[in-house]
Amino acid sequence: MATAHQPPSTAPHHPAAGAADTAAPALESAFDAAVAADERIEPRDWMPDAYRATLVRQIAQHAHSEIIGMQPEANWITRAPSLRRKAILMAKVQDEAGHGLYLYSAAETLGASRDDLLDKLHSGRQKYSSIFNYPTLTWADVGAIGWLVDGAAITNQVPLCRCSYGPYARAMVRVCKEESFHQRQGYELLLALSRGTPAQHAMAQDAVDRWWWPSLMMFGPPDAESSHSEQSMIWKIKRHSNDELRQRFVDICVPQAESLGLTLPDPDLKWNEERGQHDFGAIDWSEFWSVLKGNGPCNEQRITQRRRAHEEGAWVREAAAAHAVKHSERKEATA
Ligand code: FAQ
Repeated sequence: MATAHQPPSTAPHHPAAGAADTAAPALESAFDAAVAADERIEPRDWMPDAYRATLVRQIAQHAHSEIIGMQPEANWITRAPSLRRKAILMAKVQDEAGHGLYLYSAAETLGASRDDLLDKLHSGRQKYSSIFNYPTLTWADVGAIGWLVDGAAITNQVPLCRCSYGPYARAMVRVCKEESFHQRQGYELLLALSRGTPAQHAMAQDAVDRWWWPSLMMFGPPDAESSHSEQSMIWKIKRHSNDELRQRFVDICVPQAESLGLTLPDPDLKWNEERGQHDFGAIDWSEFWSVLKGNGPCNEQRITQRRRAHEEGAWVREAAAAHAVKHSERKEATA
């Protein structure tokens, strides 16, 4: 953003709560003008507290989704049917860890602390995507996750590359490139199964049947029940509503399912000539809200595993911190 910069500092600026800030109206106008002009807001720019809080909430939830999302697929690394499939899956799961790291870094530019965000995830005070509370029962689920879950993630995240907050938007560019590879590997895996033996075809169909509806729920509640959309769209954090993106995803998936030789489990799915879009059946929102409350098939397993991984990784964090201290001491000594 060209205007409303805070004086240069080494850390993001956080005005003391309640401090009389006579410049605030001018700063707020400059912020509004920058957003209206499609300029990027950067970490040291002034921003409303609620804008900062909304970004921290969404980016943290996104980061948590990436690292929790490693679990359902990692479940299949040791059982991948060939060395090639195993190598691809390992690379994909590692990419998800990388996405988590970019996103936690983006949240840190807003003044959030990574330890605090992880603590909020582990104690259930922050969410991660509903989709990762479903189990991966067969190898075909790895394909369905790639095709549908990564496909939904891309549909949602491509517009986030134009998000008004610079660090989040820039992180999304690389994330989307990698997600695009993930989506293709899932599609290719499902295609191989669909064209395989009758048992393999049935396995692919069963996976699509189970992942279709939860994938549609990833886009969030219907617009009328979306508490944050209106303000987030004014701030250009979100560029499209939940229902718009969900519709876009359905329209993309229908021809892809046909090419795969698989069906989507929705008898009401049909092309609507007038709208130029597909009509689709009613989503079971009671299931979505129940999963969000912690009652999905895998909520407990996912968070228990995450807490355990965090505890078991304590020595790595300590070693990295000790190494960083030694490194900077050595640098100072030779300076
Ligand atoms: N799950 O007012 P809205 C991936 C909550 S990454 C859980 O509409 P908003 C990659 C929402 O937080 C997948 N909670 O909210 C991968 C709010 O609750 P709160 C993650 C949800 O933020 C692939 C309440 O409902 N992607 O898959 C969900 O404006 C394969 C009201 O909702 C992102 O996070 C949900 N699905 O819109 C990794 C993308 N939906 O906080 C591994 C960035 C809504 O007030 C393997 N996020 N809620 O308590 C976004 O674009 C937005 O945050 C939405 C929700 C669109 C998800």
